[in-house]
Amino acid sequence: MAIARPVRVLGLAAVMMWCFFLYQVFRPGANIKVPLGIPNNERDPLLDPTGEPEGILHRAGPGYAPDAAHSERINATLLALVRNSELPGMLQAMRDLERTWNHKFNYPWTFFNDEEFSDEFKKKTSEVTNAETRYEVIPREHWEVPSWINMDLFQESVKILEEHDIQYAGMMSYHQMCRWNSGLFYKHPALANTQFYWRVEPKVHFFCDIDYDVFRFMQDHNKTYGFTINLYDAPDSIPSLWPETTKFLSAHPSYLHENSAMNWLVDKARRPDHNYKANGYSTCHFWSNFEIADMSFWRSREYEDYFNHLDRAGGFFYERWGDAPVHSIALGLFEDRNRIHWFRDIGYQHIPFFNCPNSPKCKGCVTGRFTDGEAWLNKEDCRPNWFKFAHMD
Ligand SMILES: Nc1nc2c(ncn2[C@@H]2O[C@H](COP(=O)(O)OP(=O)(O)OP(=O)(O)O)[C@@H](O)[C@H]2O)c(=O)[nH]1
Ligand SMILES: [Mg+2]
Repeated sequence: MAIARPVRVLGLAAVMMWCFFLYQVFRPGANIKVPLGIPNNERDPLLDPTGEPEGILHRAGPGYAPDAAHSERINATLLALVRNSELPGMLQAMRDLERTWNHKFNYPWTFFNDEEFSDEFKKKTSEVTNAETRYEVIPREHWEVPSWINMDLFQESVKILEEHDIQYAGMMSYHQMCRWNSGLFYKHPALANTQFYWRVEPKVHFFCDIDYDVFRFMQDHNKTYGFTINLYDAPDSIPSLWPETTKFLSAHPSYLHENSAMNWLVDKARRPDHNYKANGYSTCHFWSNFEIADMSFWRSREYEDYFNHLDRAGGFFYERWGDAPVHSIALGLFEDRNRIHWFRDIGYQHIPFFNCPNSPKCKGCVTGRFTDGEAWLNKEDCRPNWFKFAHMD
């Protein structure tokens, strides 16, 4: 018996709706609750009025003039690893930082490159600051792929990383850059007599007027490391980083600081899937495109041994270990967590994330906004973990 056409259409529609319903229920990840950056019952501290840090602060004055006979500047530099082709982005970042901070303090800029800087790069960058500018080429032995890396294995590893959508997996220079930023930049001869640095990348933005010498702040308040943004990493870029770390720790148990941030490193309450895939590490890290830090820490015995261990393990190439998780794990293990400072007052953006405090000194960013990208990016915020296990200062 023939079925009437409208009934057939209705039946087909019902089957399609049923299929759609089943897909919604059983599609991968459908039952996983997406954690938001700041839990609903907690208040984002960036929404609270933010002033300067407490304690003595050094203000701009004649001692900070570029050619001051008796300079009040301490032993520090602004530092950028950058390509000649990134000149426009570098100028933009420099203008922002000069406008908000460095025109008052005139700390030198030191630029690093794996090849010679062009005359145009030197000319244009020196025009946007009154401070001294230095241009340094990285020694070949610091940049080239170490002899123990097997290129066939590298190519095979790239395929696996690409299957997991790891960005820049096949770009050798990206791996070299991460390794250099992890364990080599502070060994450059041009920095031999420099203690503190502020890392600046092309295209980043600074939004808030800062009226004190941040390097003096680090020194006077006994801080090792300053950050603005705290993020989760892609676990598939670092599956063996934590296992290598625990191996290293077992061989050097005395390196673990008595006031370490170990609990922060191994948290699995917030994103258990990340901890699971990263084999015991939460993947929460200080986002290292912004760093204000004391190189004495990187030059310490503990860090030197740790970096050499990681370097030999090969994960800068066979996986895609970034300098952010490497630096963060080392700080979390070997440093007193009270010596790590959240620069909540420094308004900052590296696409697609912000640190934008509630302060009349800030212009051009939306207070408390973490990202201007897709909403799901909010779950990458792991500041609440730092606040929970460490502190907000
Ligand atoms: N001289 C030089 N600088 C590099 C090279 N690769 C990266 N850099 C610099 O290293 C820093 C980090 O590189 P990015 O490409 O910004 O890496 P990222 O921040 O993880 O990636 P994005 O999200 O695309 O910005 C930037 O300051 C770059 O200018 C390189 O091969 N040579
Ligand atoms: Mg970048």
